[in-house]
Amino acid sequence: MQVQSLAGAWEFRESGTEAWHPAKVPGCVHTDLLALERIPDPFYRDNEADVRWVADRDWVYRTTFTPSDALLNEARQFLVADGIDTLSRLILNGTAIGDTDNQHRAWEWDITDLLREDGNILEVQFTSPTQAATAKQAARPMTTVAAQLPGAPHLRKAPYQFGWDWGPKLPTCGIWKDLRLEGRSVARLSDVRLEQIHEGDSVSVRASASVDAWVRADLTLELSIENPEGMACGSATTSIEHRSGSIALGVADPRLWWPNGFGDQPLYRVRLRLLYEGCPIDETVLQVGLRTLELRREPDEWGESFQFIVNGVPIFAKGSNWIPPDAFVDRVDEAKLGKLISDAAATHQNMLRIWGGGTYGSDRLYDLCDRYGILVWQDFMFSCSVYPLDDAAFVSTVRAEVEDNVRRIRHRPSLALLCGNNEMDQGWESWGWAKSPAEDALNALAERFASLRPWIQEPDASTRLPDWPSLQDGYTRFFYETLPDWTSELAPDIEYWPSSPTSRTPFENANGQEMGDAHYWEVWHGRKPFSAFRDCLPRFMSEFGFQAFPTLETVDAYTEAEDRNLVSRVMELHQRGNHGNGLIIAQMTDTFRMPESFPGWIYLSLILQAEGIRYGVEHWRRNRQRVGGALYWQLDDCWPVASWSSIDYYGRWKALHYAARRFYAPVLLSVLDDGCAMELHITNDRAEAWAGAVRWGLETLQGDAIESDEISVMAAPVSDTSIVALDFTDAMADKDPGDHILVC
Ligand code: BMA
Repeated sequence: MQVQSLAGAWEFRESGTEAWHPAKVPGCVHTDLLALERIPDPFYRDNEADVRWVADRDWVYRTTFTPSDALLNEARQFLVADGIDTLSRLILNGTAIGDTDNQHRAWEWDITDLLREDGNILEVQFTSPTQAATAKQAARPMTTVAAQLPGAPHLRKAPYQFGWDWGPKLPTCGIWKDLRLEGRSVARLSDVRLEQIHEGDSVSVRASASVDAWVRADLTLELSIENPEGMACGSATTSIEHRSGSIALGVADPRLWWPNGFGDQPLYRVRLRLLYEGCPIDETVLQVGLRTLELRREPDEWGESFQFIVNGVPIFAKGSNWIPPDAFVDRVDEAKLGKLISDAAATHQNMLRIWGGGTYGSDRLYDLCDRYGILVWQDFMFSCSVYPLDDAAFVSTVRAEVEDNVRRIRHRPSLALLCGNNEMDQGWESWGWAKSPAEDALNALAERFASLRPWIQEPDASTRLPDWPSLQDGYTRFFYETLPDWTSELAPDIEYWPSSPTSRTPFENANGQEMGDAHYWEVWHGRKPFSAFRDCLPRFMSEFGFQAFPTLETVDAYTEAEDRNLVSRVMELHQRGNHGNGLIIAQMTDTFRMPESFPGWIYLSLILQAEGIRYGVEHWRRNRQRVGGALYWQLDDCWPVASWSSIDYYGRWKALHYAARRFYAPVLLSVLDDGCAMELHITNDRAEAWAGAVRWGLETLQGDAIESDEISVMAAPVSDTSIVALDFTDAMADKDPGDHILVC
């Protein structure tokens, strides 16, 4: 097999104009225009509006290339694209070879008969995503979030690019992943699936492969495994029959892969080679961690559990939600990804939810999650919208996307769950998508939106979907039948969950506390105080959050001195949540005194956010026998903005991220306070008991102890232990609570 990259220097022009300009592949039109200084930085001040036009135009990319002799000597040549964003036509040497309509999938075209020895010209003609979405929306309206440009659900393209309540409206186009020529003869591996078999202390790996063959040939499959130190630990072969083969190999002295905080992450390399007359003609190398993983859902006194079990150990999932870390995702480099994942690991996070409004986790992201022991809850890319899932053509492009992505990630030790979508069970149940347009129903909804999800589009003529019964049917069939069938065929070992949140019965108590996962937004969208977190005991908390401004250095980077006022136009443009700044200020006045300066507001907003999320997480960790995990919304940002993130766009830790290092620590001391009653708890995530001492003191703000004690404690493994219940009613009877604190 021969591979020749087509990445690197290309040219591009706006469709209908003559002049070509230098471009970069992988890349996108916005980053190419930025490099040429033809558009201003859209993240600075109010520049975003000045670059909106880019999305409304058509663009053409082209390259010329000469295939190597070795490539031409192979029997067949293919053009392979790992990702094209999104609507394009590819033209090779004047002949159209294919159209693309899905950013999330890979493409391949057999170009054997079109390729020349020299002077090949490949052109990729992009259609404007906004024009296409608007036209489709006019023909058949879909409901989506208010913060978006219209029509996004019609395109299989990262939804957040069209705007979100933390993101700019900058849908782009381009060749966003690798593009190459592949030359092949005789045969190739078309599909490789691994399966781990754990029996007692022994582990074996089974590889099953399908083969494309262009001639009749005797083919052999060879499986070999290297241990984490790179030493060979065995190999085996089998012959290919009827274009497939399957072969198992025991792993000597298997070392298990553990989530962060529970043990190491030894990674084995599994190599599968296709041999023809003894020579390798194709090969796949996969990084594997040996582990068992189960999502345990069992009836219990509260309903049904939702708990991840790894290698037999129940894991309280501690983590956050992942959004694409840039509006232009092609420019997220290794260093940026590496820092985000190591920062998550440094704060004891063991799970990230790759949220369904962005892009599927890249290979590099999964490499890092494998390496750092971060379990991945992978959503499919559907979020908060009505999609035309009753349309066979739409479902068929989704099929290709599901196949490509599930095949790409299914062997990853970090992959814990495949989840259908974000908040669409809930949308159909509670956001009015399925309601008739009767005025009273709409009014009731408007009221509900006002308090709960103000950023969801208010019901008006454009959200009244006359064909909602067919769309809702399409939804149920797709997420409750079609997609689980596909995932169980492609990845039978990986758990599937239809939506986040859901009870697993369509539209019945999707966001309930008895079974399934939950998103809790009453604190924030509902303007409840942080103490409301304690009224909430779901089986798994997959989203909750509170906003803060980014750090002052980051604010400085997108503002000028005259913008540095919370309600300046620029500060409001870098706040996409409905009433966002008002919600921060309101909660702040409940908790702190008014800051006196702009930097004071920024700083205190950061402290406030850290304090709120700490309060929630400590509560759910104390209730770990009932709650299976807590993932705060959200780890990162895609541009500099006020948001729920704990790390801002430039990688600066917000106070929340520092706080996470404490509230996610494997052994956590927390206080369940209720007026003068204080109960001290230790939550121990470890598989071993923790022995030590707890020291506490009721003190004045000057540090004088009024009462204090030290208690020897033994905290049981993987559980929460109540250490002592203190009552300071008498001690505080004649004292001002504002001058006293409990230190422990
Ligand atoms: C959650 C997410 C996002 C959103 C966030 C904050 O529900 O799924 O859609 O950005 O709320 O509103």
